[in-house]
Amino acid sequence: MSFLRILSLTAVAATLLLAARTPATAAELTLKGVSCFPEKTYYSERFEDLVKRVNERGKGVLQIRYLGGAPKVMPPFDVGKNLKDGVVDITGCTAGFYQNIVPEIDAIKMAELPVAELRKNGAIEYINKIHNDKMNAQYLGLLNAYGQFHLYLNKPITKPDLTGLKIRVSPLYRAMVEKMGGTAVTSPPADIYTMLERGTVDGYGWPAQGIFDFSWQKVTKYRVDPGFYRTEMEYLVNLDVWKKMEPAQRSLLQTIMLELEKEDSKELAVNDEQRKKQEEAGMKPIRFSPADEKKYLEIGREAAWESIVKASPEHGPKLRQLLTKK
Ligand code: 173
Repeated sequence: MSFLRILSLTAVAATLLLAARTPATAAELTLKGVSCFPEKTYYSERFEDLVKRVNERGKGVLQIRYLGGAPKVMPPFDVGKNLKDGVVDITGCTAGFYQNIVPEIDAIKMAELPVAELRKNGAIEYINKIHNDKMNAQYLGLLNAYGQFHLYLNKPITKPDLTGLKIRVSPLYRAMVEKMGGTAVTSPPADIYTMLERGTVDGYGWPAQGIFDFSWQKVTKYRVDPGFYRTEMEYLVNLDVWKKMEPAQRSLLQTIMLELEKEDSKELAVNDEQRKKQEEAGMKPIRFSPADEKKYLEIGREAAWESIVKASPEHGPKLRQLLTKK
């Protein structure tokens, strides 16, 4: 056999071998991941956990390259747009930071059912469809879904009235703060410390969790109780990327997401733990009379649904039906 013939047979054999192997060994895919919060802070931990589990169990199949968190990697309010445009592939980001793209996601803070129920009754799939259409995103699910929000103040109040007070918000508290007569100022988390130190704002909205990550206990006098709404981080994958993923790659991501979701309710205990820690650090809880407390929560709830239905007359009422108790 001539040398050339051997060479060409070898080439044919190699091609056949490769073709036969292709389905079982599709190239490992690496997704670029970003969290909306600084690395290693409370609201990045779940995302970092997801990355770790995917990378441990997805060798040869799927990996996530964690670029880091906002604002180091990109401003927090840009993460949603960057996911939509395919600049990044997978994100863990709270609704308030991208509701300019998907106004309907504001409703998730009003969900009254455990996340497993939201999967069963079709709420998650409904929300996924809206993300497919408006954001070019696949909605994997939500984590950190058992925390509560609070208003934190440096001036005391005795009833649900914020008249004359400037409050730092993310879009999720805006309607509530305004309905209580306050002036809402939107800012990313990174600006809060300086705003409080300089007295540019009299308070801010934030969950029970995460205050100590940013040392805000040093510049915060009061916390208004009780907590309201529900925290959440939405887990999204760029839809073009999702569509190109192999079944094994998708199922690994979905399996790990469901695992984390099952573990998520442990966060319920963290609310009280964190509130106690804040008090130990000198922050004082403000409590209204029982009647005013009821009013406080009602104003918050009404403001939220009014603004959700106004932003999306099409999906708002349906989301209210899917997310709240009958
Ligand atoms: O920035 C915020 O106050 C905000 O919207 C948020 C939401 C969830 C967790 C932490 C912050």
